[in-house]
Amino acid sequence: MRQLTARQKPNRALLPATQKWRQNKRRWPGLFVSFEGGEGAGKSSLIASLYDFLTGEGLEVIATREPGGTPLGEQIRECLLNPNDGITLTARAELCLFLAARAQHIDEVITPALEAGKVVLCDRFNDSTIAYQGVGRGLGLDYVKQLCTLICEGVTPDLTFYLDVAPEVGLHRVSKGGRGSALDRIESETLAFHERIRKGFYQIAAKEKERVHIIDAHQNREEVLEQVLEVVKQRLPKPIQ
Ligand code: Z5A
Repeated sequence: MRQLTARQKPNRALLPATQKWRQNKRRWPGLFVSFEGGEGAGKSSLIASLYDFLTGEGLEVIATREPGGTPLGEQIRECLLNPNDGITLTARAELCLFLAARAQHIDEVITPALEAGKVVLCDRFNDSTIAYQGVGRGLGLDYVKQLCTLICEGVTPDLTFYLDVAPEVGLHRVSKGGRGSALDRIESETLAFHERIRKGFYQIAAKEKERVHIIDAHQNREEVLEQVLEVVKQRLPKPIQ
């Protein structure tokens, strides 16, 4: 095996003095909730209903999304979902762009909100990266999980809802017959790709049963909201009825 020369070895002394590689979950007064699922699972609709309910109860809530949630993140989102003609993203480049958007999102939006005691409702977070890039693109679940851990420095959701829907049902919902807009670069992947993603989410949920709640997203919107609220109500920073 080729040995790395001293010049090629990463020099830890070059890391900024303030840099702490936190891997343990950080604590805050707020509540960080992420929503995961395949295409058309109903995350955006659910987040909108939950936002209305929680703000109606007097809680301070922000609803945000990935990729996106900051001006930089929204630009990265465009590159990822609708790249200019002639640009083909490699799997690793795609992964790095999702992580760059996340780093900005954490520093600019998520951490300040949690430290201020707010409820953060986030449409997709690390589990999407693990399922889509790790399992779907084949980069490896553990490899991608480790990178997510490094980048997030202890910022991980307190609660996650995985909205489980069969890919053909979800894709139909977001297709022209459903959402009324053309499919983006990732939505247009093969059915086999979307089935791999679903298995990836099952693997994540099986490993983290306390954090990840699986919700059957074939149910109607009201049933989905009711089940999610049942769990969320027990974890809010300020109790409600
Ligand atoms: N991605 C990634 O690869 N790696 C990462 O790290 C991250 C993301 C963070 C983001 O695009 C893409 O990036 C996504 C994963 C990838 N892949 N794709 N494609 P996005 O944000 O545009 O895509 P999305 O998150 O999948 O959103 P979506 O497709 O719009 O789905 P949704 O938010 O889950 O569903 P919705 O918009 O609430 O509902 C879709 C339609 O279904 C709509 O017409 C609703 O009225 C209807 N709906 C919702 N709920 C129901 C129920 N219960 N019954 C019937 N119909 C329903």
